[in-house]
Amino acid sequence: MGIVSPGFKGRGGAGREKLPPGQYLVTDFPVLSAGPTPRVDTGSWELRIRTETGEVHSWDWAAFRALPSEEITVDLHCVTKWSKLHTPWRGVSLDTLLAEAETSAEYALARSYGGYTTNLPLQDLLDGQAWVAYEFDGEPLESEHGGPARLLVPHLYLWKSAKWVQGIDLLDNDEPGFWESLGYHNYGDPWREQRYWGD
Ligand SMILES: Nc1nc2c(c(=O)[nH]1)N[C@H]1C(S)=C(S)[C@@H](COP(=O)(O)O)O[C@H]1N2
Ligand SMILES: [Mo]
Repeated sequence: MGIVSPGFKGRGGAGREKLPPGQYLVTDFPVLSAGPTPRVDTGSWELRIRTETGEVHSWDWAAFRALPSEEITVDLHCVTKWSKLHTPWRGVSLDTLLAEAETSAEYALARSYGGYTTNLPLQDLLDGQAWVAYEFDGEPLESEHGGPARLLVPHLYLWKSAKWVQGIDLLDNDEPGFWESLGYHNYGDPWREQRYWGD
């Protein structure tokens, strides 16, 4: 026997070790939206973070774009089973956006233009795990993919990455979002295949 590392799957297996259970690879970028694409122009766009005590931090487009941003390359995993690897984005880290927020909240609810919501533990937005992204592949984020800006939380299934994000509420009590109320898993870890209630 030659030397073969334990994770090596051989020819044709490239990327397999990076694919969560039950997922398949795509090279295109599918669009999944529960409703029509809201037209949000950057002239009236605003991002609002609201803490559990009612304190609000908001940025208009110019203020948001003046914040330090990061280039990140991440893998996307949709609960409908497609995964897209090595996707390049630019966005502002939630660590930056939450830096001034005085909070002891444990939960977050992201709200989108158009009414979509999704919930997650506040901890999952921190420590370099989440961004408000406004560029994909070096170009302004297309509206069908959530432009002008979307939440990007790549370690959870992609429904947690709210497109057209408008605000994030920090909450003492967990509040299920749109898909979570309709039977999707409350947390949504693709590596533990947490697709639906009870998974
Ligand atoms: N506002 C909003 N955000 C959303 C959705 C949506 O319908 N509305 N769909 C979610 C789901 S189920 C997925 S898989 C991803 C799809 O992102 P994409 O269309 O850029 O592939 O967006 C998520 N964010
Ligand atoms: Mo999805």
